[in-house]
Amino acid sequence: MSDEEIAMMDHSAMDGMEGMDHSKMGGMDSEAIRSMRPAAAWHLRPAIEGGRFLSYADLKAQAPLYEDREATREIEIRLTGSMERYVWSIDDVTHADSEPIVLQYGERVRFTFINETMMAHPMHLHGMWSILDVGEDAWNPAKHVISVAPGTTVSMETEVDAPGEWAFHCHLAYHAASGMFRKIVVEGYPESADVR
Ligand SMILES: [Cu+2]
Repeated sequence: MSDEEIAMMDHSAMDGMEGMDHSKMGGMDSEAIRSMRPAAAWHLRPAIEGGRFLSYADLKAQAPLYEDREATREIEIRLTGSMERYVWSIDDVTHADSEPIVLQYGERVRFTFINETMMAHPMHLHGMWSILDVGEDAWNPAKHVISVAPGTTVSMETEVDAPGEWAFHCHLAYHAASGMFRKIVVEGYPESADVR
């Protein structure tokens, strides 16, 4: 990204620029994208001497929630979309055009999120835990939301123990409404199960 383009992103410089060609913003190559850092990375310092910022790698469960076992199936979820058109999707398909993701009661599904966009997407699965893979096996932390940073890949596992239909979506409401949303259907549960 040139200094000129950065200057154009400064809103104060945009007065009288109604005729500006926004399509030029879509021309950044991947190297330019990688070189961009959030303002926080430049300016923030830990307030405590010797302190450091924590990341997901620092999380660990206080106690294992489930027995540690291998996932029985892996589902790749590509987080897709376009800032320019403001369309957000999963695997390039919006919720309106999608089929539900069908899970079987009793399986342990490994979801691998591949964020192909330039925004973070906090992915939220209703009804079941998202067990974030931080390499701690049984002590991997169980979470409600897994935030996937731009251009990164994150895996989480779900013990499919909640029969019924569940929402699965980006927790940025505008992204979910625009299409980054799926219905999950849990099938094959015992008759005695508590279905919601
Ligand atoms: Cu999102």
